[in-house]
Amino acid sequence: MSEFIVHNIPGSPYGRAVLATLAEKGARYRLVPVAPGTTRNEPHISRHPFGRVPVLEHDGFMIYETQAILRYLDRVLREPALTPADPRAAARMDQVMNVCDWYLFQGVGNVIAFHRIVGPRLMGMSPDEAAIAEAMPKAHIVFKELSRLLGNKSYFAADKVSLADIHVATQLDFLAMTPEWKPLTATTLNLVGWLDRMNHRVSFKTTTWERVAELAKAA
Ligand SMILES: N[C@@H](CCC(=O)N[C@@H](CS)C(=O)NCC(=O)O)C(=O)O
Repeated sequence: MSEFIVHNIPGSPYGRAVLATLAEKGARYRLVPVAPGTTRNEPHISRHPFGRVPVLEHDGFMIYETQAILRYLDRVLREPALTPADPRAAARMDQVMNVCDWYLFQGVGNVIAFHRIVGPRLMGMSPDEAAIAEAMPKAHIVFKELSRLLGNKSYFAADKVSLADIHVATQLDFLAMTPEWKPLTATTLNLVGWLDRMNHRVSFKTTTWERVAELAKAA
C-alpha cells in the first residue's frame, strides 16, 4: 500500500478524524504540517481551493473534504470496516456525520471552540463572550439530538465504532476543553461516557493536539 500523506494543521478536529481513521486501520501515514494562517496561500491553496485542512494525498490522488476522505480510506483499507453493512445502520452513520458538519461544526464548534481554544492559542485573541453566548441555544439543540441518536447504544451506528463516532468525537473532544461542556452535557450524559470510550482508543490517544504537534515538529 503506497503512502498516505495528510496535509493538516495540528489541532484541527477535521484533520484528527483523518489521522484517527488511518490509526483505526493500522495504516502508516506522513503528516505534512500546514501553518495556521497559510491555508489560503500557495502551496496549500492549490491543494484546497477553499483554503481548509485536511487534504489527503495517496499515490498521486489528492482529495479534500473530511467525509470524502474518511469514506475513501474505508474503501481502500478494508479492515476493520468502519461502515456498517446493514443499510439502516449505514444510513444512521451518514446522518450523524451530516449532523456533525451542518449543525455541530457550523455555528457551534466553529464559534465556541474557535473563540475558546483556537483564537487564544493560535492567534492571541481573547474569547468573544457574546458570540459564545449566542451559539449556546443551538449547541443545546445539537447536543440533545446527538444524545437522542446515541441513545443507550455503545456507538452511534452499530455495536462497534464507525466513521460517525470518529467524525463526531473529534469535534466533541474539542468542545470538552471548554467551560461550555459542563452545561451542554448536564442532561446528555450518555455523550460523556461515549466520548470517554472514544478517548480510550489508541486512535484517539495517538492523535491528540499535543501528539500531532510533536509529529509536525518532527516532519
Ligand atoms: N468541510 C471541510 C471543513 C474543514 C475545516 O473547516 N477545517 C478547518 C480546521 S478544523 C480549517 O481548515 N481552518 C483553517 C482556516 O479556515 O484557515 C471538511 O470537511 O474538511
